[in-house]
Amino acid sequence: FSGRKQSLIEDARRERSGGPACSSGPTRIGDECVFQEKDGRVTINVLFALKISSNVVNLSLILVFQTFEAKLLHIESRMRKKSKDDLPELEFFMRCEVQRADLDVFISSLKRVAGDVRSMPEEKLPWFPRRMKDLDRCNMLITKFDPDLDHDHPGYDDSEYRKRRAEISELAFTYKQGDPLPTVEYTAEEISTWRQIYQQLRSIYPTSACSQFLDSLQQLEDECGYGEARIPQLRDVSAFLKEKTGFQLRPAAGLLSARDFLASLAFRVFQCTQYIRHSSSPMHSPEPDCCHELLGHIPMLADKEFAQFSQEIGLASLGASDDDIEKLSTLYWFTVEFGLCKQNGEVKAYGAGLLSSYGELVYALSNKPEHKPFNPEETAVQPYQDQTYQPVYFVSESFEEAKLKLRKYSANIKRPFAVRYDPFTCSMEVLDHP
Ligand code: HBI
Ligand code: NLE
Ligand code: FE
Repeated sequence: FSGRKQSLIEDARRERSGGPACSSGPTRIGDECVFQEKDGRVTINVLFALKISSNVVNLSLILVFQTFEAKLLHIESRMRKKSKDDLPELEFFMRCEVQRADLDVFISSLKRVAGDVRSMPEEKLPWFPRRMKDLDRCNMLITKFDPDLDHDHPGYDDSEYRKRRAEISELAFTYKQGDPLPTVEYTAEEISTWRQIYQQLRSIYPTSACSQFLDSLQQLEDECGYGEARIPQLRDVSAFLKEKTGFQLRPAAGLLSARDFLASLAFRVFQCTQYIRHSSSPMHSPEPDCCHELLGHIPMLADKEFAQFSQEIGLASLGASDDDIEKLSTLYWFTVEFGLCKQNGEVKAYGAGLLSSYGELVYALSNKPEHKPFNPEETAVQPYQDQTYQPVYFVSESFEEAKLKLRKYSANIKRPFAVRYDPFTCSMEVLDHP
């Protein structure tokens, strides 16, 4: 269910196992598993269930928190029914902080007012996919730029558009690794949006895009049906990429969590949205859509050097702490999405977010924004802009240089193990795991 923007406890467990709080490692106090101890207070993850009918119980739960001055750091809930005739219950997942000395009484008091009280043992490492099939679990959506929820989304007031988006999202929700990629029959309006975007971008690519992009795009036009007349299907494009660099595609319903998105890159799998942006804003969209994937990402992923670069960011992300994921996704943002590079003394674009947005491509290469040399330590902590154009871009000397620098940076990320991708079995070998 995680792909449907429903926050279930299983997901909480998966997402939160490890994380920054755990970098010190969990410890046990009696039966309970706690982590992060500071100033005599401990953080604990508890799961419990409450019968819904009883207000009395709910109030006494609050009383327990009050009595022990427990600080609530995170809360999630979901309905559950043990069997058909049972009353429904609310299951809770809470992260809270209590006085270390109060821990035992706190838990036993909870047990008096709620059922099934358990503290959640934290695994030391965040979960990550080991086999290609595990990518079916890497579909956690981020509720951002959502046409159903975000009033500023250009599709918010367009019920037809939202219906169409839901229809196409459904294809991604039901997709399982290994299934043939779903095809979408695009409407005349959608094709017309694509045509407009294709024409405008195509006219400035020769002077704005890096040479690798131009080479690949030419091949895609010659061999894969790229052109203004129709929107290419993921199925054809995936077969093309597989031959060029071993990358393959998988459908995504929208913007995914950085952890899930980066993890798939480690397997040379690129998660692609299939819907198209709203016809009212063709020149820039803050969220990914098929124009962004097909025009921005695909030509770059057909380049060997770049494919390697992308997979390496993915490999570095597996099992990394939340802090490191944040830094890696910022690096990804300023390279794969918004990167510039020097070619024959001129600055060209290789970032997909630029190559799919006429508005930002022109702006990025003008003298308005700041250009800084790419340097992973600095780039990884640069705040970025995901609503509109970037105030700053990073310029690399070449992909080769970017790759080497990134490799050096990744080697310094602390992980108690190493991973190696085995292309014969499409799985991760985990080395030196404690
Ligand atoms: N999800 N579907 C999708 N497409 C992206 O390009 C994408 C994403 N999630 C995160 C992301 N890109 C990056 O900006 C980094 O956070 C990894
Ligand atoms: N701004 C890009 C575009 O309009 O195509 C999409 C960026 C997605 C991260
Ligand atoms: Fe992208």
